[in-house]
Amino acid sequence: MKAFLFDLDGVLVDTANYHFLAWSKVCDALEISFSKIDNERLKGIDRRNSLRILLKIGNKELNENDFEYWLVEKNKVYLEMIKQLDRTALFNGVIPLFEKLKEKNIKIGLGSASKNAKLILSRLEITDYFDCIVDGNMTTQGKPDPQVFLLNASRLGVNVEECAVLEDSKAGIDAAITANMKAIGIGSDQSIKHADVVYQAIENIELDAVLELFEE
Ligand code: B16
Ligand code: MG
Repeated sequence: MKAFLFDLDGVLVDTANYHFLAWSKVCDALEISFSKIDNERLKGIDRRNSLRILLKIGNKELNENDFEYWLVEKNKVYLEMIKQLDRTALFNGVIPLFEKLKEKNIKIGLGSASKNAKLILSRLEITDYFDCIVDGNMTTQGKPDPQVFLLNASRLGVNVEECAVLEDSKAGIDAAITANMKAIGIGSDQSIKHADVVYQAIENIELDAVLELFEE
């Protein structure tokens, strides 16, 4: 493997829960009932498409102005919630894994749907670990489209077969598979079972075993 491409929300940091809480506020205002189970469908999905899914769930329609308004509102609430985010919010095992990858000369990329990704990386103080950062501001197609990961591979100058993607969402695992990359699922949700290998959390990853598996 030449590169490990990390998703952000739900893989490096638990911002997935803040996304859920921020969307819950919007749903309350729009009188849409929205559960944690519904939220699984939003993981990895960009902001605009997330709102589209929520409107479908609630069987509601919004005119263009209101649609834009609620996108901005959701992000305001989300940014307020992550105001206090700092290095301590990083999931256990992230820095040790980054260090091991550096030792092995394996490149580190970010493939996130979030338009807030750079801000979050800087709050977590991990920006410098990345050889390449691709976020929601740089893509035209959201996950499950593979664009975010393909852009990483081309910028890093590595073949897709030599990339492994770490993802907590179905959309992200589907994107990795479509990109012809190896898929490492992070979490316990049934929807990511089709990854090449699944770990409960980053801290459980056994790097040597994973590399061996992918060399086969
Ligand atoms: P933003 P990831 C995704 O990030 C989240 O999983 C998803 O819930 C969110 O809607 C999306 O980013 C857009 O985020 O509103 O910050 O632009 O998992 O791809 O890192
Ligand atoms: Mg994610």
